[in-house]
Amino acid sequence: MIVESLEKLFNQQITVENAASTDYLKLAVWCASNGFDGASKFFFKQSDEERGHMLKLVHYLLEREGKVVIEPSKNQEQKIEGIFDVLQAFYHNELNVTKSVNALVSAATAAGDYGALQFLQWYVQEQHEEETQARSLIEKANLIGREGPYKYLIDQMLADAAAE
Ligand code: OFO
Repeated sequence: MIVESLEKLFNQQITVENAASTDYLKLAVWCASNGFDGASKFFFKQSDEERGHMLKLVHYLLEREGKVVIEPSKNQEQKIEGIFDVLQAFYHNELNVTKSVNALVSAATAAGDYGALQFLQWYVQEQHEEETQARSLIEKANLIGREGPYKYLIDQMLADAAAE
C-alpha cells in the first residue's frame, strides 16, 4: 500500500510525464514540418521516452496497490518560431519535470517510504542526464550561431543526439 498523499503526487507525476510526451510530440511535428528532419527524429524519440517514464510510474503505483488516475495532460503553450525556441522549450520542460520529481522525492522522504525513494532514484538520475543534455545542446547551438548553414548544422547535431 502507499499513503494517500504520495499516491496523489505519483498521479501528478504521471500527468507531468504525459504532458512532456505530448509537448515533445508537438516539437517533433514542428521540426518535421519545417525541414528539420534530424531534430524531428530526436523529439519523436524523446516523446516515446517520456511515455515510457509515465508507464513506469503507472506500473509502480499499481504494484503498490495505489489508485491510478489518468488526468488530461496539462500542456503549457509553447510559442515556437525557430529551432532555438525548440531547444529552449526542451530545456524548460526538463526543469519543470525535475521540480516535480524533487517534490515527489521530498514527500517520499517525509512519509518514510524507502521503497518509493529507491524507485524514484531512477528519475533523479534521468533528470540529471536530460537537463545536462538539453543545456549542452543549447550551448552547442549557440556556438554554431545564427548565420550561414546554421539550420543544417543544428539539425545534424540533433540527428546525432537521436542516434546516441
Ligand atoms: Fe525528463 O522527463 Fe521524464 O522523467
